Amino acid sequence: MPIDRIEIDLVKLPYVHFFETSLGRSFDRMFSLIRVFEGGVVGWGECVAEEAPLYSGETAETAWHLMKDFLVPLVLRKGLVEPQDYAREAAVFRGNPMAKAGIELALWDLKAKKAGLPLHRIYGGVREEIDAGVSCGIEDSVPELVEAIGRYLDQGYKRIKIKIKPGWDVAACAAVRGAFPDIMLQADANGAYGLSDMATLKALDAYDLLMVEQPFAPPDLWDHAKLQREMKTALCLDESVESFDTARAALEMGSCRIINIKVGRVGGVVEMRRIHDFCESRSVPVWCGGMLESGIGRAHNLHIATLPDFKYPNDLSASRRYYAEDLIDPSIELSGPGTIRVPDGPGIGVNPVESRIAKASLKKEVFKK
Ligand code: OSB
Ligand code: MG
Repeated sequence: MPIDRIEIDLVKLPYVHFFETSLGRSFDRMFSLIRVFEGGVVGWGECVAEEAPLYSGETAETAWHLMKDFLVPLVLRKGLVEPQDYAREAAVFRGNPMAKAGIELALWDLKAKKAGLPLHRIYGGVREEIDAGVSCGIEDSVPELVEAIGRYLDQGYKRIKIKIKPGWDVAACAAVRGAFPDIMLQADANGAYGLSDMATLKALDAYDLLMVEQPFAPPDLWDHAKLQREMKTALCLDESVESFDTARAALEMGSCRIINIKVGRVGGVVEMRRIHDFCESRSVPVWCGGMLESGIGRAHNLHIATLPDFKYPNDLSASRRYYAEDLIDPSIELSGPGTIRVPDGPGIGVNPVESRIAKASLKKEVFKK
């Protein structure tokens, strides 16, 4: 049966605590939720494009435009229902990976629900629990950062990531490493540095970091390769890897030794899987990044992180790290020290709460065949 209805909500949710990166400080999250209906079955997706075009060129509103005017009509007109068919057809449009992925994820959830299987079974995942890390934003002072990290470690998180930017880097790493000598620690610059900062970045080698994520701007694969040759610490690329081809180029050039996988950034599960399988064949480990998703997007990420090459703790934390009231009930909790159990109900295996979505919704549109 083809998809007979698609609904999209643009929502906004306040964070429990502001989140600051080298790109700026934000207090809430704007994103969209996609529902695809086939008869009585509904598949859920989340589109991670943010309010402002800072992390990537897409915004919540450009993604809305792409979905409403191009991707939804494509699905309804061609009667697409299989995620692989959708991914192939959607590829005629250039760019806009987050918009494309939002709908593809909804089709994957629908497919798994129709099969009565959890998504990780459809994907061929190899674990029932994933390792949970926390991404810690820039704070007003280093002592406040150290205190926040202490609280996350008390909750059991396995790995801490701190955000860095020029002026909040070597001293922050030194203080955190000094306070917690044995933790798994890594740093993420979101592209805030350039080749002229080589000395500062090399100084990070002293803090036994698991990796340094995205020091340079997204297109600078070549400069990352130069930096990786100079640094002991592994580089990990996030923003740079927008497709299978950029992942392949990055590995062939030696731009990084680890890849952060975000399904939205690469345009969907089909493309994500190509990157995952290529990395696995090259013995390059990956891990699952996050975009401060609601429980719906985070549930999708939990299933993805069950794939075999996810070898490092992920940016996947409990609901309460992000939102006072998540959009799912029950919310996502740590299941053991630093682990999260992957839902085992059909599809994403979590229950979206309609009333909370309606309350958070800024606009909603219903599209019919
Ligand atoms: O660079 O990994 C990033 C959030 C929004 C945009 C970019 C990034 C992040 C995070 C948050 O680090 C990770 C999470 O969702 O827990
Ligand atoms: Mg990152």
